[in-house]
Amino acid sequence: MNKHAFPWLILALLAGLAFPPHAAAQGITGEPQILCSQDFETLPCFTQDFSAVGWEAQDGDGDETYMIVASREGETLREYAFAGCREPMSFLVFNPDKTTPAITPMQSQNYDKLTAHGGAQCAVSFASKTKANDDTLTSPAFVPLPKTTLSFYVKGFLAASGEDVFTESYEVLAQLESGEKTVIWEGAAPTDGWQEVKVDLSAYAGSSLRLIFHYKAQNAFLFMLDDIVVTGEYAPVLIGHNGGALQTRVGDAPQALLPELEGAPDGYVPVFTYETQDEGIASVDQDGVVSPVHMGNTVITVTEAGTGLVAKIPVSVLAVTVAGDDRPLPNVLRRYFLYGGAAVLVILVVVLGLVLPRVTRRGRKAPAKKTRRDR
Ligand SMILES: [Ca+2]
Ligand SMILES: [Ca+2]
Repeated sequence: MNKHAFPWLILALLAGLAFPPHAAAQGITGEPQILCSQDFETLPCFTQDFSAVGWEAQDGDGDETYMIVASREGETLREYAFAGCREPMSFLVFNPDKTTPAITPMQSQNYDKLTAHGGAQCAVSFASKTKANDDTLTSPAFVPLPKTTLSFYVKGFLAASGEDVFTESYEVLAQLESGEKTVIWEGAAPTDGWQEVKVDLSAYAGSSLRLIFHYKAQNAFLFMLDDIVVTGEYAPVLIGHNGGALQTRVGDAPQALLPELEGAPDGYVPVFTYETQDEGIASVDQDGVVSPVHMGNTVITVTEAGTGLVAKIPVSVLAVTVAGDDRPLPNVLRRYFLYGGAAVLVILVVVLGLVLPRVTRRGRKAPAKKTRRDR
């Protein structure tokens, strides 16, 4: 071997130890998938048509809306116009840099807080003038995975100082394919900064779902929404044999372990490997068939190759002939050894007590006889 190749071979071997081939399979554990998301960055500014990204805005109140009227320092009060302002509307895509003139440089009355959470654009709903808002923004359908979370950012905006939240300003609903709707979140939009909200959707795993963001406050000026993300992941659980232990007897037929991988993707074929802690108590073959060998307890470790999940299954091998006593043999053996050992000890003491004195007496007489013959 080339002498320069040797260090690289050692490094490669170490790398092989550090990153074994049975790493967790992608998408099965620890790799969340994005099931639905919207950051409003790809849509045209001030559009009320979200169909290009599969979302839908609906105006339930039909009322005309307030618009932004403010003054920069040293200027008179004026409008900050954009397409559709003052008209009845639901949500629209908003960018404070693109109004006429731009709002963004304006530092008075907190108008600098009209910026998006991420990127340049967010979805906003302007307050209606004569009644409460009834504006909805509905997501495309998606199917939650066993562990699924909705995350979004929300903020309210008040032109004048005063209240710092829009009380009971909005709710989020989950709409099933059947049309049935459930409120999964109800909240107030804070005006002092963007707030992240997280909602667990795991209960809807496997059902096609649409999310509806419903803005319903009255007279609160501007409701803002950004960076909506639904992430889902498979979180399979490895269940041991019948949920627990395996009990068998010496001489009984071999039994198959029945591990299950719950919550795996449809069509995923789990690959199990088996290892016994003590071959002398119970052996296990590559198909998970357990053969009792000797009385005692051991543990069989089941590993699922794709996920790396592990289950430890306690195995008890019981006695053959102890009628009515189903405890694992070591306890029974211990009892017999205790009583048997004590009995043997008593017999030994008695025998020694009888035999030892005679042996001692004979030993003392022997030299005397010898003396008489010598004479
Ligand atoms: Ca955005
Ligand atoms: Ca409206």
